[in-house]
Amino acid sequence: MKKYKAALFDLDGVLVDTAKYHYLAWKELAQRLGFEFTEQDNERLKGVSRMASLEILLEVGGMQNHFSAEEKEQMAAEKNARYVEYISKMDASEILDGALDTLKKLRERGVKIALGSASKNSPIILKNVGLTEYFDEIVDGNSVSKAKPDPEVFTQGAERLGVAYEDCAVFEDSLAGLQAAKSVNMLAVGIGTRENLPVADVLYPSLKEFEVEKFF
Ligand code: B16
Ligand code: MG
Repeated sequence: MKKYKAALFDLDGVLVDTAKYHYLAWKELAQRLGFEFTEQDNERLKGVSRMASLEILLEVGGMQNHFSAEEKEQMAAEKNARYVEYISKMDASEILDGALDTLKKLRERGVKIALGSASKNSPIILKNVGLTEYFDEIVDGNSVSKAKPDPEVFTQGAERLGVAYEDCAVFEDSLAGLQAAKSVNMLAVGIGTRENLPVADVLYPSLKEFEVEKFF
């Protein structure tokens, strides 16, 4: 079995569940605009950038052509302010099952670790849950311009770590993220179900089941 030299982690849905806070903050914005935003609608926002998420939300409310670019910036800022209030209360109890153990085992083996997240808030989240020290590099919405399935967030991670793409394994809960990994020959480790993640090279229900010794 091939051994990998670097591990690149998505944040939301792999290490922590921030989707629930994104949902609460987007729902409040939808309510102010006068429409319902359901948990099912929120599924469409996972892994999607902040501004692209706003476009989807406005489409759900039938309001996609109602606002200027400036008004949209204002709405995204309003949502983010609420979201930041929620995530500022996060602590280590919100780390998903198996995540800390996986990071520790990778560290012990000398594997390089980078974050590959769309979120501009990832540094605050990692700090609040106490995971910052496990990352050699943080690549997130502050340093990349192209969203998954574009592989930029992972190629930048590999380059910063000095590891060839084919020696990197990507941990992702989104289809777009797995497609991004595969497009540059990285191992695409899906965290979730085969139904949602048909393209995963290997699949685990959570990081609790992931076998570090098999791949690193
Ligand atoms: P922010 P990931 C993504 O995180 C979230 O899944 C997505 O819902 C969110 O819109 C995006 O980050 C941007 O987040 O507004 O904090 O910059 O899955 O790529 O870790
Ligand atoms: Mg995710």
